[in-house]
Amino acid sequence: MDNLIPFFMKAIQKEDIHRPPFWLMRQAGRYLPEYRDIRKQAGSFLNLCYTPEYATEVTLQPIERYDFDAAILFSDILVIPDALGISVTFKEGVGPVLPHIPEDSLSDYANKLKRISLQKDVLDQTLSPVYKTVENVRCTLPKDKALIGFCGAPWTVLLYILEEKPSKGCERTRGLFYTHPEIVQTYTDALIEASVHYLSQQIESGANVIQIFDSWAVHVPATLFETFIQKPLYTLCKRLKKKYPHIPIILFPRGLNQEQLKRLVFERNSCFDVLSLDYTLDMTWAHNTLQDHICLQGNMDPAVLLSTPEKVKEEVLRLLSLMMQKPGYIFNLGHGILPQVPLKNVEILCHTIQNWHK
Ligand code: 1CP
Repeated sequence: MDNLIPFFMKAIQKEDIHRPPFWLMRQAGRYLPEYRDIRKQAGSFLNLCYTPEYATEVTLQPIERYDFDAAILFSDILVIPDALGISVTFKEGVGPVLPHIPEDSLSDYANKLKRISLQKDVLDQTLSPVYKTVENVRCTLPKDKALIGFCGAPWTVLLYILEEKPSKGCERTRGLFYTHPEIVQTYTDALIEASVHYLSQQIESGANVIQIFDSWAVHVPATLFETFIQKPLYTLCKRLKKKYPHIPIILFPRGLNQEQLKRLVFERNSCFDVLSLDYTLDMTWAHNTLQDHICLQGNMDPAVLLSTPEKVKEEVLRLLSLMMQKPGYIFNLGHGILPQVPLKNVEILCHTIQNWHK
């Protein structure tokens, strides 16, 4: 399998390459007219995720248009709660909606999720179309391109289960931890169990690389960094590495500070391979402090793509001149691509990287 994806792997293995591999977070999505067409045909967003013919097509669309070095599976981090029996819906203009769990049911709910997480056949009743998509994509994707499978980190997915809107904060989850840490632990264990299974099945179906999105790591209080971020991520990665040592793992812990990122990298014991940085971080710091120790991915501000082609080119070149001084770099944005970006600017970004030579 390894030699299927030489180029993407070369960066992770810190080989000397003339340009970095590149892909964009949320590269399959609403900025593409061909995505919007399929999205309309699919009806609901989850129907798109769970119909392999549609999901395969939208996974491949950005590769066909822009020739990225990796495709990311089209699915969502919230298919895990959905598979655990928490019915998820996506409301137009609102985003994901999950049912409210009343205070006096929090414990029963956690135990129920834990039970279901151990029943792999129950999980697969929901998730097996996603594995089929992975299989289809891997068959069609050119051999020199990587297929990235993914899931959400336990902390980030937990916030979608317990909070009304994670973007507004995580008071309920923190409060629950201070009164009933064992309940929070049960939810976390259930999410780790289900995620290990989900990612393993993606790998068995042909995923070459895994990315774990901890998009709401930004909300964690300093005192709980180890409990909510470091431990669950390490546990998830270690379990996966034990089964699949050759599959690289990328972590995207959005909003962590420099000290926390250093800890994540220096204490990782090889359980993950690439650190993906969000756009708030200073890449000169990351280049000087982290790049000798791990492969880095990121972190152009997605809003640069809302500006002019000249500005896009300038910003891409600035990042490449800095990060290509050392081996171990994958170009990406510092968060997902915005739906309103002009396609011309994405084209400029791609050409600038493809024509770069050290
Ligand atoms: O109707 C639509 O088209 C809905 C938009 C959309 C898309 C295109 C959602 C709803 N999810 C996705 C696909 C998706 N989500 C992918 C695969 C496509 C790709 O990357 O090319 C991936 C990797 C995700 C991951 C995801 N979902 C994250 C982590 C990454 C990040 O952006 O931080 C998160 C937080 C979600 C939850 C989610 N799903 C959808 C929305 C609008 C949200 C965010 C809602 C919120 O802000 O709370």
